[in-house]
Amino acid sequence: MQRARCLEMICPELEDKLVVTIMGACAQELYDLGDRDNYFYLQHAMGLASSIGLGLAMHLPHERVIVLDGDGSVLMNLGTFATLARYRPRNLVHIVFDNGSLLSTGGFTSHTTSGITDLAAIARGAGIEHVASVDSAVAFGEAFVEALEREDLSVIVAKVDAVGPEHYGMDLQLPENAFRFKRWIQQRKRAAAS
Ligand SMILES: Cc1ncc(C[n+]2csc(CCOP(=O)(O)OP(=O)(O)O)c2C)c(N)n1
Repeated sequence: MQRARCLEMICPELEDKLVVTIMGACAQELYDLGDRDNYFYLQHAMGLASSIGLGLAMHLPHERVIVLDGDGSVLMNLGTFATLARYRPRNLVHIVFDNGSLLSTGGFTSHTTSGITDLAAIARGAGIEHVASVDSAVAFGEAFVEALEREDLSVIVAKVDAVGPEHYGMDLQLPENAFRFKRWIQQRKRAAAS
């Protein structure tokens, strides 16, 4: 299963949600599908996409937040699962694309490559009730739809191939992205209030 294909599948559903991605390959693949004002491509702060997603979800309970994460990134912030479990934002879906690799920086193997470290098991052990582990596009699509319908904190660990985009390059700087994302949230708030 390829992450780019998974992103393509869920892309139509992302139009009206707050989306936070990790940096690198995942961000590039989403960007290449069509950049949107409601996407925040996290840079530099490796591991913190889910922490930012948690803050957004708690602050904006009427919005849906989708976090697109990677195994290498999650392994840098494993405590995130315990924090998510404790605060249990009902409006957050945390997708971890587990390619067993730090693909964006050269493809070094991560701890999940061996099959010993099981991120879904760690998420369950941390106390998250709804955790799916999937390794096919169909199962991924189903898990995503179920997560949206459930309206409860959901984690999806998707086993994907360690392949990324053929090129890197986004015509969007971090500050511009941050201001644009903030404006999108403000516009949504205004529209909901009127
Ligand atoms: C604190 C920190 N360490 C290292 C990096 C460099 N870095 C950027 S992306 C990345 C790999 C991310 O791996 P993963 O989350 O598995 O995603 P993938 O690249 O495999 O899609 C690394 C090491 C960084 N940005 N910040």
